[in-house]
Amino acid sequence: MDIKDKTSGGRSGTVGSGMADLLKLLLRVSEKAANVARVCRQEAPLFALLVQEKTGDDKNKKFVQDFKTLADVVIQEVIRHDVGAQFPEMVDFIHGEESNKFENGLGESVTVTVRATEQETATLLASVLDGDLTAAALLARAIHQDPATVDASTDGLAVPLSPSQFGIWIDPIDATSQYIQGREEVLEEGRLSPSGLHCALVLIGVYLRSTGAPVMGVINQPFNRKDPTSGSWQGKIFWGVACGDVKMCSVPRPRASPTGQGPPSVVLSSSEKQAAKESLASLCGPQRLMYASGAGYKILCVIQGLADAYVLSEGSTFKWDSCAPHALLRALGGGVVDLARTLESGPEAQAELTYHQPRSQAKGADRWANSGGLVAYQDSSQLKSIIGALRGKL
Ligand code: 2IP
Ligand code: CA
Repeated sequence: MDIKDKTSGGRSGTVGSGMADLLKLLLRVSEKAANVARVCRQEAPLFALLVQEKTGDDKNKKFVQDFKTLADVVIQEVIRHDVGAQFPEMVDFIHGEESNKFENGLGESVTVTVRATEQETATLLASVLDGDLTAAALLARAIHQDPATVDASTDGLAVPLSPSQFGIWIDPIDATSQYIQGREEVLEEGRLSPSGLHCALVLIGVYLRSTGAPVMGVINQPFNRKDPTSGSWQGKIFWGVACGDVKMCSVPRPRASPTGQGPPSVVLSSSEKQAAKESLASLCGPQRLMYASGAGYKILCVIQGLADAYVLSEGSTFKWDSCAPHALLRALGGGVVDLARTLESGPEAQAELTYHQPRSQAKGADRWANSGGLVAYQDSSQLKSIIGALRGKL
């Protein structure tokens, strides 16, 4: 897939070979991850593991407790392994939603890693799949198989920074619930589709370790469309770079609405607070208030211009949900702000989310929560009207 550069504003330069090589690697490894996500749904022995509910006595003690998490962990480890192999200086700064340590029902702990050969990886996976050699072999093949070439022509761009200055956030499969439910939707050009397999995304975000700013993002949508003849799923990849003066995105900046400003269209989580729903309904009008699954997917809707903004008043997303799509919005001139901080200090404060510091008083995954909620936006004037509508209401 040849992706033409789309410098969307900002002076062009040239991405130093490190950044260009990192972008090409992340595109390739995101496609490998997408293949694992597709194989886990398309191969019956794996799908059976993915969807079976292991509860009560029928839970096989030697079996890893939750295959879905195993698929997540495998994808995360593939990305960590491949990036660490090419950029060893980054290996300690590749973070993800999941830990790769598993304990089966007998208390046997296994660390899932990508081994040097497919056979060694299959043997390791069999130990958390209670000896299911077929499933382990299918998964190991997807892990070691090189994906079809994903080519991004990054000529003519430069970022005078080296990969050692960056960290990475991985969400192996965002919108887990949609991935498991697996409802198939035929996407309509230009329309937001609230739920279904297309909401499941592989998210790989790169941030500058010194400032925490999101500088590069790759979003892989493994289930973008189903080939009508072969019945197999085709994916779609979105990427962006926003570093210094360099701003480029595979998605063209959406056209400004012909009717000038007008009220914004806003996409929300179905579990959004009533107070936020009511305040935004009066700002946007009920027709322009939409709902969709997947934090990453909702930000992707803003990137694609299917919604002007995504508002979340709760702290229910994490750095791995927002880093990648945030970088694409930065490349398009938009961003993702911390809602609580922006309500407090105003939109001009530009309280953009950052990705390098954990929350001091929190523990575990909560250290990396976007605890103040967020607003993902393209146009800062719409951010302003949304903040005005929410002030004093939440
Ligand atoms: C989830 C996922 C959910 C989202 C939640 C995220 O990540 O994106 O869909 O909830 O906030 O943390 P909602 O769909 O209501 O927006 P994951 O699926 O990786 O747990
Ligand atoms: Ca997620």
